[in-house]
Amino acid sequence: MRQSKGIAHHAPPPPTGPVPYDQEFSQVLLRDMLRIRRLEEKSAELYGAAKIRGFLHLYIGEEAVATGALHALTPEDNIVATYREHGHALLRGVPMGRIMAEMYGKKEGCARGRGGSMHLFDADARLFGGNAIVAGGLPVAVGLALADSMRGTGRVTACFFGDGAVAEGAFHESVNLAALWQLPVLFCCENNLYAMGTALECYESQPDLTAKAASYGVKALAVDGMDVVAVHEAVKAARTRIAAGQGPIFLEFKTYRFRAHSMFDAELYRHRDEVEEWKTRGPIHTFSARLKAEGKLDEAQFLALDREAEQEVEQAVEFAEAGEWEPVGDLLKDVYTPGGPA
Ligand SMILES: Cc1ncc(C[n+]2csc(CCOP(=O)(O)OP(=O)(O)O)c2C)c(N)n1
Ligand SMILES: [Mg+2]
Repeated sequence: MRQSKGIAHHAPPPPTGPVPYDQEFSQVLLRDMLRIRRLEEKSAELYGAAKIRGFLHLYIGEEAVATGALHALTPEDNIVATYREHGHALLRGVPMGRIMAEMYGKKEGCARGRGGSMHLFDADARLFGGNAIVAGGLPVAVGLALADSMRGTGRVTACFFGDGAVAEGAFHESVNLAALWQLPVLFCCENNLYAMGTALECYESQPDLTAKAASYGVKALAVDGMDVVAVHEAVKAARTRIAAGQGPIFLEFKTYRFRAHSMFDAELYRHRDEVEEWKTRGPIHTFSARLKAEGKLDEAQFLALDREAEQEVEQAVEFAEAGEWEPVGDLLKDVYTPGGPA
């Protein structure tokens, strides 16, 4: 048995090269990474104040993945995500107030307060969860893609999941069928190197996750998940190919979470130095630095975007605070009980 601690997971060198977007779109990407970051920092604070209960998993450090990817998809595409999905929901267009209200357990939440942080859901936004079960979203994504393929809708389903999901049977069953039936699925593996407190090398016989997907005949590529540009370009190209009927694609985004797995994690499995090293590759500050160097951003603009994000968070908290609890008598409504009362 190998121990997690002691394996050094070095951060890759910072991204270089010109940002291939105009000032406006570049700032949209930066703004959205900031919106996710500020929403989650506030969520952590509210968890400490017992306003948010249950589980809470933060995406801090990984924002470039959801941001680059969601901006490369169309609003008609389907999104399936994990329990680390606040950013995906937000960029899908679920109002921040409805996300916050959901975390509070209020009726105004996007799942009427019944799902909480791990089960953000909004069918109108084509966000099909949030899922607490590791790899639980993968068969859902394949089912959505099968429906789209049979109906000829032209939609693509983007399914986000962690590195840990690749060790689950559901991953293999899903990729196998998607490949066999050439379904329009984009498998987006958010490889942050750990599944809870276990490092990838300690639970994967084949730590190159692209090799696993490739064994099903699926095109599989690794992408720098700390670079919003690399993510955006990879997803754009993959979406075009999938929409052209060329079958599913697997993208492994190499990323890192700066915070603990969840709010209950003493982080005994990794060294502080490793976390600090990856923080120097933080997607927000490396992207800001590139934009500044190219004259597409100045400090005043950065501060204005950040202030806007903070104001949106404040309003979201006000919305959640003003929300209502579902009456206790309604709690059995919509609960499916086979053979039970109608
Ligand atoms: C089927 C299943 N097994 C175990 C768990 C407990 N569990 C919750 S999160 C997690 C780790 C998953 O890691 P990864 O897929 O890499 O996602 P990350 O948390 O790193 O984003 C585990 C094992 C679960 N939720 N579901
Ligand atoms: Mg992981």
